[in-house]
Amino acid sequence: MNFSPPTTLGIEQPHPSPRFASFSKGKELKAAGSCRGASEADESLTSLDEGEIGPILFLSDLHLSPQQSLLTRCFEAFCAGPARQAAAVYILGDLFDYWLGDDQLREPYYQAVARHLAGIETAGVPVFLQHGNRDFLIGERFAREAHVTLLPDPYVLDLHGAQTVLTHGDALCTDDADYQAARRFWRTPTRIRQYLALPYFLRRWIAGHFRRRSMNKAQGKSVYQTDVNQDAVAACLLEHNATRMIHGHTHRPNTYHFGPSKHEDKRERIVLPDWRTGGPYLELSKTGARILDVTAQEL
Ligand SMILES: [Mn+2]
Repeated sequence: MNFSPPTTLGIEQPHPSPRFASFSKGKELKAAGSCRGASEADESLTSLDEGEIGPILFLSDLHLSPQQSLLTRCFEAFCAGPARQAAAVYILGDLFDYWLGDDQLREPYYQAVARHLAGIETAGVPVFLQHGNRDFLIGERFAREAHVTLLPDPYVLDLHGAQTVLTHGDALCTDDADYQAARRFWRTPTRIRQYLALPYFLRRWIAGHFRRRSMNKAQGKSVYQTDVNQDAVAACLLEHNATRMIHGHTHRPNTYHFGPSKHEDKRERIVLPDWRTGGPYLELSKTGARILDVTAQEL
């Protein structure tokens, strides 16, 4: 199932943007580990006020499934370790490789995932979750059991006045017309309702069918088609009066500085790494932005 959540770039924010100060715990920065990759971002744009709060963690594209045992161990280590030292955790979509509806919690594996997430919140750290294209059917029941708050996509976070757009990122891949058409097709409330009304085994079969089909299609697509469109990114930042965007989905981790003009590249786009080879996450703290990896610290 490779289609995405029922959102558009222009939706109103149903939640007020939480202020980082409200997550203040007076904790010291404890997250340790070596920096992975060359994704250090410009500190002037990404650092938080010193002494105000602990680090904020962002991650996406874990694609958890029972077949992925190493990845699952990384996730458990993340939940028991760095996540509990943070001021807040934001998961920007595709936590799961597929989500057939909240009755997927009937499977012990997914119950365990919900329990691990709930443990973060129980330790006093709020966890926020955005839908990805693979798990846009995550609903309130899962959110309740995992003690997470579902966020709309896009979602604007105010980092002491620096507006930051959080998004899974698939809605910005506007050069992929096929994908956007499928996204629009699947994400109407009626289709979602019809799909969720089907028996579990049938939903599983349909999801598998579309996953295979989209993987076959992806092989014939160019690099630019499956990346975000720069105009879509610029329009989204402009619409939300934001200077920074954090997203996943494209599996092309990097930090970009750009526009509004060639001489004024004050805007920043941070692309999160996926969990194909480890447990990477972005840490935004008083020392700036960096990519850490749970495999280097906790396993
Ligand atoms: Mn995705």
